Amino acid sequence: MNIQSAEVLVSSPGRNFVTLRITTDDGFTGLGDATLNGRELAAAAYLTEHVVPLLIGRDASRIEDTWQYLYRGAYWRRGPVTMAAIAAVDTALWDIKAKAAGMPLYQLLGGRSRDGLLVYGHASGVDVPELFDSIREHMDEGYRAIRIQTGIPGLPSVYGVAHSSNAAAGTAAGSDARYDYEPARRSALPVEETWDTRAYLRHIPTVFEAVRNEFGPELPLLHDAHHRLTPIQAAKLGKSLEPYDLFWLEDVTPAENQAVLRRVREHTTTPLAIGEVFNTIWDYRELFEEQLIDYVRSPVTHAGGITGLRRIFDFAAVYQIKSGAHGPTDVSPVGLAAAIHLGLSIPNFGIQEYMQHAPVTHEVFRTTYTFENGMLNPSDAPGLGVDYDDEVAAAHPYSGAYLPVNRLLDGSMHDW
Ligand code: GCO
Ligand code: MG
Repeated sequence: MNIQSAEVLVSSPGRNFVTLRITTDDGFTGLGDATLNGRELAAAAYLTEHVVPLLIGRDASRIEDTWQYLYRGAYWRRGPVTMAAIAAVDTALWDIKAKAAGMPLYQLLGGRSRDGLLVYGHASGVDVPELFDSIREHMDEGYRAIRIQTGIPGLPSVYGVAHSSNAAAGTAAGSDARYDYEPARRSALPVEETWDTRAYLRHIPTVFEAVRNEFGPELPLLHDAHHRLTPIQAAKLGKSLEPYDLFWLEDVTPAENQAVLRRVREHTTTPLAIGEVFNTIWDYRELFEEQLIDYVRSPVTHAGGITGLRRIFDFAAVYQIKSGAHGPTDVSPVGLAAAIHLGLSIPNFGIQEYMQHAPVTHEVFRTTYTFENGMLNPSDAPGLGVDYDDEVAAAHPYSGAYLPVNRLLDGSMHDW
């Protein structure tokens, strides 16, 4: 079972995706996701120039050995481009191994640990009435946990808010998209947004109060602060949201400096989720050992695949920290399928983000997973249960798109 070919497939059905397809000499194919939003071609070039030549002729069954070969062998270690490339290879090899075994991947990973993966969707609105409509739409679709983002008075557009505000700000990456929120825009330069932390900190608790008054105490609610606060501002936000019983508060600070989370923890019992921009188990050491977070946000796609993320989840379990994998539309259906198989099998599953890809994305990525009663489930097709349609993909060539950048009201660059 040797690797005969590895193809890097870059396509844009609704938005840009980087997919790796590995084929073995005994006729099995496996898919992996290496999409890195706004930097897709870096991941594609890393794969094409530096990884694919190393794969040809290797034994496809040696997944761990290949992971170590690509991780240690690069000498430089870590980083989103390297880890997305390793993730794509690793996921494709797990897909092949499960197909060769004739079983869905979750069976190979130890079998089902639960009935399905509880997911959360993205409700948003430029104001509270629009947000309420969005929450109702999500509940009608079956969502049983909901992330809430709203416009902030005085700011023209804000991270996480879909619909009219997004349409006004420019063309979204997928024009026919039914995205709850898709920030990457097909423009030569990133869109610039403005940010005012004081206005945000004043407004958000009023939104959560309104939502609890309207929808009651039971609905699990989440919120993403998207790396924009200082430690003491994050502590203040966590404290002010305590009455509204959040499932989690995400990315309250840019967490490169993990020790600052101690300050946040001293002040609030609001659960914290961090890690969508982390790539390795090493990035989590301090966060786990000091129990500074409650949920791990890394996706399979950016954290070294099934092999990399499973190790992170196992380490997290030692501290009763649970999974909460990143699942925006820039994680491809291949990356999402991998997350579903992994999430179904691990002991410490928490929740899975599920934004839903646009219909045009599913014309290229033929998926078999299902979403019912607020839960995702894989099918029993062997492997990941995803096929890639080259013919349809050819009609959707890559076209550059950037995430926005953020400036404070005085023009200083800030975290977006
Ligand atoms: C989330 C994320 C996304 C990211 C996006 C960047 O919680 O889903 O914060 O919205 O901004 O994935 O590419
Ligand atoms: Mg996030």
